Amino acid sequence: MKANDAKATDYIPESEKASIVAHTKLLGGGEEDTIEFTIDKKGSYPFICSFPGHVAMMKGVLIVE
Ligand SMILES: [Cu+2]
Repeated sequence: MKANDAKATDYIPESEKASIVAHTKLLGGGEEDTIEFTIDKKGSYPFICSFPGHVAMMKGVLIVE
């Protein structure tokens, strides 16, 4: 919900940055991006598309074992 109001920061809410491991740039249809990041703690890491309305379908979980 906070992402809906974060258009100025490409729908990445500043108030949540401490809990965001990584993010891509804002992408349009057919565009792509590549990012690299390291997770050194086992666990389940939810990921979402933070563009308004997309989270209902565009989400998943990254499992680090
Ligand atoms: Cu999306």
